[in-house]
Parts: sequence; structure tokens; C-alpha cells
Amino acid sequence: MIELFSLPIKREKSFNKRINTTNSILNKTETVIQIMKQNIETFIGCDSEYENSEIVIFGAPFDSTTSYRPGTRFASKTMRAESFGLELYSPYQDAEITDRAVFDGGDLELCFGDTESALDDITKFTRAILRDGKLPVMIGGEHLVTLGAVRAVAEKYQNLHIIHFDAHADLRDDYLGAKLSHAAVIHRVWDIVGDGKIYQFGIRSGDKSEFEWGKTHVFTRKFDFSGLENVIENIGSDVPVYFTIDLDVLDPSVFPGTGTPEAGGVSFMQLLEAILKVTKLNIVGCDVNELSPVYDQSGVSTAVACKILRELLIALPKK
Ligand SMILES: [Mn+2]
Repeated sequence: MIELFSLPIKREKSFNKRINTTNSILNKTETVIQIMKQNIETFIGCDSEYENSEIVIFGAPFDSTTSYRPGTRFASKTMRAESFGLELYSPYQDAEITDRAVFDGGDLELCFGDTESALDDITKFTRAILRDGKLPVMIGGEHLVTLGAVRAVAEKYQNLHIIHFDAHADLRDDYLGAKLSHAAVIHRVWDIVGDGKIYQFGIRSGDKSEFEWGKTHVFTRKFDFSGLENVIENIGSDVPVYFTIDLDVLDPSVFPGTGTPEAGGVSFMQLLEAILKVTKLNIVGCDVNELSPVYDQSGVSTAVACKILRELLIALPKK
């Protein structure tokens, strides 16, 4: 019984710690192993061992540069808890999330107030996942966390293309002087990948100058997903693609629990259909971001975010 009480019931902060913990537990009795599994809170169905996994999900609970309403740092924990309201099975794809070998690496412990340090930790973690030949799927956090992941993905893959779903263009060169801001994240990604590699959809908010700048540097589809098929065809199935989904691309009636809601967004089904198209590409990394549970009084936004993540995980290309 002593062993039971000494088990780490709280989630470990890093996957290294967790792997070590898991390995030490594995040396004990089978009963303890079973209890250990029950006590680890993963996203539903994401309970593969790291070594056997093809996909690694992890939380990046960071919202230090949020320009309006904070709270996205709580998204990954809330999504794990609420994911058990979902079924494993997707009627859309006639598949279960457990058909994929997904390891949930828990949440990174990121330094609030030191944005570069937080991004660096995300880059290192993503780099380790890529080194091990696994597909990183990050749960934000605010949208700036994407920069940390893209830095690692772009090291490994030349000619990286970006598919970006969002209400906001995020193309400012700076926000109130800050180069590292969730309102400037796609400009920072452009610094890395350059012209003609970024494709944005659903965009309905931004400074006039962002849209002007975007015309010569990125592809921007305002309001919806029109033209997505053509973009997918033009990119082709070999080119490596990082896929970033700011969930505020959804209409606030579907997804009110976010820091900067924008009326006029897409429906759940439109987003799902678009995700099922994009995942035909050679996705080498992806993220979902900007769920802010503190603005999700009904819990519906979290349920939507969980369902989007389940569908994304099932749909991601198999290696
Ligand atoms: Mn946004």
C-alpha cells in the first residue's frame, strides 16, 4: 500500500521526468502499473508509451504576450480533463483515436515574463520529438508558441510551408514595439520561411497595413476556406508543412472561450472539413491554440477544442 501512496498522482512537468518515472514504475508489480496508468491524466486515448508512439502531444501553457484577455495558459490542462466527455470513435472518419499511437508528454514548464526563454524551451522540446522521428502536436497557449515549434521544425525541414487558420492575420512586424507578440507571430514565422510559403485562411481581422504587407509576402484568404483545394494541390504531397490552427477562426457562437473573439467566423463542420483536407499534405508539425477556458463559462468551447484535436490526431498522415 505504501507504494500506492508514493505514486506521483500529479502530472510530471516534463516528459523526461515522466519517462523516468514510468520506467521506475515498470520495474515494480503489474498491479502498480495498472494503477499508475489510471492516475496519469492524458488527453483521451493518448496513452501510448513514448518509445512506441508516432505522435507526441504536449501543452505549451504560455500567455504572457496576449494583447487582450489572457487565460490560454490553462487550455491544455482543461482540455485533458474535458476530453473524457468525448468518445474515442470519430463517426466522421470511421476511426478511433486509439488507432493512432499518441504519447501525451504533459505540459512544459514555461517561464512567464521571459518570452525568449519560453520559446527556447518549446524549440528544444519540439526538436527532441523530431529527432526521435515523431510528429509534434502542440496545445497552446497563445499563438506565439507556434514560433517556438516552427524554429525547430524549420531546422529539420528545408522548404517548410505553413498552413495557418485564424481570425487574425498576425502579420504585424511588432505589437506596441514588441517583436515577440501573439499579434506578430506569423510575421516572425515569415522571418524564417520567407515569401510565398505561408497560406492563411479565415482571416477577418487585422490592421490595414498587415493586409497590405501580406499581399506581397503571404497568401491570405479572407473569411473562409475558399481556394484551399487549389493551395493543397499547388503545395503537393511531398513538401513539408507546419499546420497551425488558431481556434478563434471559429465563429464566437461556436467558440466563445478565447481571448480575442471575432464575429463572422467559420462553423465547426467547415473547420473539420478543412482539417481533413490539409492533413492530406505532408504535415511535419502542428498546433491548436488560443482556447482560454476562463472565458468558457458553458464549457462548450473546450468541448469543441477537444473534438478538433481528436479529429486532427486521427487525420494526421501516417508515416
Ligand atoms: Mn487569432
